[in-house]
Amino acid sequence: MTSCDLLLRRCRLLSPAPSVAVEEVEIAIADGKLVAIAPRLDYTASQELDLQGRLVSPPFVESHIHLDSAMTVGEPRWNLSGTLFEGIEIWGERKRHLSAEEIRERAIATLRQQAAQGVLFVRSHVDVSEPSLTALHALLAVREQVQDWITLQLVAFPQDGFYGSPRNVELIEEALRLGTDAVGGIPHYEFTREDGVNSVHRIFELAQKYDRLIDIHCDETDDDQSRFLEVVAACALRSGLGDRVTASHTTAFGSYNNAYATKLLGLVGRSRLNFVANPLINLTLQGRADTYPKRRGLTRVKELWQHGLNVSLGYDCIQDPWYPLGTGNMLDVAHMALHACHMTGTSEIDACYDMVTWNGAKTLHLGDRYGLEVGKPANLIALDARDRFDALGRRPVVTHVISRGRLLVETTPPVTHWHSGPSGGDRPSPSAHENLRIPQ
Ligand code: 17E
Ligand code: FE2
Repeated sequence: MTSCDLLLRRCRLLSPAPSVAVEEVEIAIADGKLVAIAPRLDYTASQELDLQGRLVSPPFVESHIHLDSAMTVGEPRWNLSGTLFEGIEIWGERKRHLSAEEIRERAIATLRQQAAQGVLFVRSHVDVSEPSLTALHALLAVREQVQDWITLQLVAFPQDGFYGSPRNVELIEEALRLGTDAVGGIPHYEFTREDGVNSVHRIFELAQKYDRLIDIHCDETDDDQSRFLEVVAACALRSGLGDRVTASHTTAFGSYNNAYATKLLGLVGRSRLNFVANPLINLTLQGRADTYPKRRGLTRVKELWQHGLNVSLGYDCIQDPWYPLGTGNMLDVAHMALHACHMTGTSEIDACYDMVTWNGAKTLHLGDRYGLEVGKPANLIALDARDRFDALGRRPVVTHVISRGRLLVETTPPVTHWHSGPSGGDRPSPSAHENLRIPQ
């Protein structure tokens, strides 16, 4: 008999292909890796866990968040217009009073909250249009500090634009020298269209010079004349950087006329760009200048997915100047996407689950570091669900989070007891939160 560190029994293993049925298997883990997966394993283990037929999935991927501003809502004031612009103003006031210690505390508290809900891969933007780079230094230290249990990628993001202030270009390059994983930008917020186009070219030069990924806040506006996605796609195609490039938000794509949108779909398809949509935040930030009917303010998630493009979903904000709520639960993000993007067919619901797992991993360019195949790092989660559809329908708790081969977090689902009424007596009964036991 072979030995391993951790043996997981009765796992309903989710396949990357939604059409393949979920099958019950045992999983052996040793030295932080998946070493065997089969219906029956002949292994001895230092620790065994019976997952009782729960769904076993690769971890959730948070492909777009701002950890530097997370948990600052109301500081120094509330965003009353609800717009992106007022959010940027409030953050501009708040960022004059940042300290490394409070950023570290907020970021780690947020990452713990995410990990407890099954997120083990996070891409965070960090504002580098702030001369002391306090947030960047703090988050680079956090990236190191948490690496044993969660993977954090950082994007050098100039919230005030490349050309919003004379020092910003130098600050962005300094951030790359200090080691951010990706370079970002915000072309729709630059003073002029020309500045926006120049910033995109600059981003591609920097990515090539420092060999980094690209993730651009792109066309996050209802303005149908905001057309930087075509510039990003053309650069991705011509530079050959292709799937190393991500266009985040692209909400104006929802406002373009169909003739232009059709042309653009062809171009982005050739460029192999990744897209990140943030449905919770953009549903609330966009459409603020509309009367009725009000636009949804989301990019064309369904059409991008139908064209075979990689689309992932992000929370974007957890309690900050742009969005007062937020828990970090990726099932909430996928659930909102399937409503707002009209993705209610069965394969469409399955696709929304993939947008917070496998597709997120593609956006982050994780390659062999992600997935539930033998030889890969043992990162996985267990949920009280039968399949993708059930996970999105009931959004049950993630009961087990296994990171780097070790049990990191365990959560006991709530149990509902009826004390009188139709079921009679004190018998546990199914509720939206309760375990749905899989028939044996
Ligand atoms: N900054 C930005 O430009 N857009 C956003 N949605 C957030 C920050 C959250
Ligand atoms: Fe964002």
